[in-house]
Amino acid sequence: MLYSIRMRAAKGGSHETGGTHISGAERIVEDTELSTIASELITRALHHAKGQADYINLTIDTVNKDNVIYIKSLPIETHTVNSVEEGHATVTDLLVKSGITPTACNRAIQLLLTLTTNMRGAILLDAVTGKRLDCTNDRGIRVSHMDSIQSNTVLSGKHHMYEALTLASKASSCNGILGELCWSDDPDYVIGYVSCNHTYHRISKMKIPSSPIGGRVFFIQPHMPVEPIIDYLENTDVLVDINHACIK
Ligand code: WAQ
Ligand code: MG
Repeated sequence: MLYSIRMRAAKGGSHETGGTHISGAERIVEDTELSTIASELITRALHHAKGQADYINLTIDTVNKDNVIYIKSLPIETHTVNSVEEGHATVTDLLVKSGITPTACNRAIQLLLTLTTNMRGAILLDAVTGKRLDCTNDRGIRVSHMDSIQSNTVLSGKHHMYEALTLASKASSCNGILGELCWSDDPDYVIGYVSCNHTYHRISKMKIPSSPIGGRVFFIQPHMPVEPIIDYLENTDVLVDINHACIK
C-alpha cells in the first residue's frame, strides 16, 4: 500500500498559533518504508539551519494507486549570474519570453523581497495583471502530495534542487500555471529558479547570502478559475521521474 507522509515544523508554537515556519517536507512511500521515512522527516525538523522546531506535525494517509499521476521532470538549464540584480533581470527575461508580463514579474519579485516572515506556501498571481489571486494572506498555497520516483534510491536527506525540481514539475503539469519563481528561505542557499517554457531554469544568485526569507510565486493564465488549480496543487498525488532531468 502507498502512503503520503507530510511533515511541517515550527518554532515558538504551532503554525496555527503564530509559530515561525522552520521546515516542511513530504514523501510518497510504500508501507514498509513508512517508519524509516517518518524518522528521517522528524530528524529534519530537529536539525534545521533555521533552528530546532518545537512543534512538529506529521500527517500520514493512504494514496489510491489508481489515482497517482506519473510525469517526467522538467529539463534543467543553468544560468550563472554575478549578482542578485542580474539574477532577477535574468528571471524577468525568461518569464517575459513565456508570455508573463513585466508588470507581473516585477510584482512577484517585489512581493518576495518585501516579505518580513516566511510563508508556508506560495502566492498565486495573474500572469498578465500581476494581481494576487489566492486569498491565503501570509499562509500561501502549499503544493503537496508529490515525490520523485528516485527519492529512495539516489537521494537522502534534504536535496534542495531535486525537491524543488519535483515541486516545479508537478506545478508545471497543472493546467493554467504558466510559470513559477522561487528562492529558498534557508539562510545560505542563494540559488533560485524559475520554471517556464517547460524548463527548470536554475539561477546561481537570487538572494543575498544569510537572508532567512524565501518564497514562491505561481503565475496563472488569465481568466482561469483558481479553485481547480489549488485543488491540483494541494491534493493530486503526483510522482515525478527525475531521470529525465537531463542538464541542458
Ligand atoms: N508549496 C508551496 N510553497 C512552498 C512549499 C510548498 N510545498 N515549500 C516551500 N514553499 C515556499 C515557502 O514560502 C518557503 O518559504 C519558500 O517556498 C522556500 O522554500 O536548483 O529550498 O523549501 O538548486 O526553502 C531552490 C533550489 C530551493 C534551486 C528552494 O525552498 C536549485 C527551497 P524552501
Ligand atoms: Mg527552506
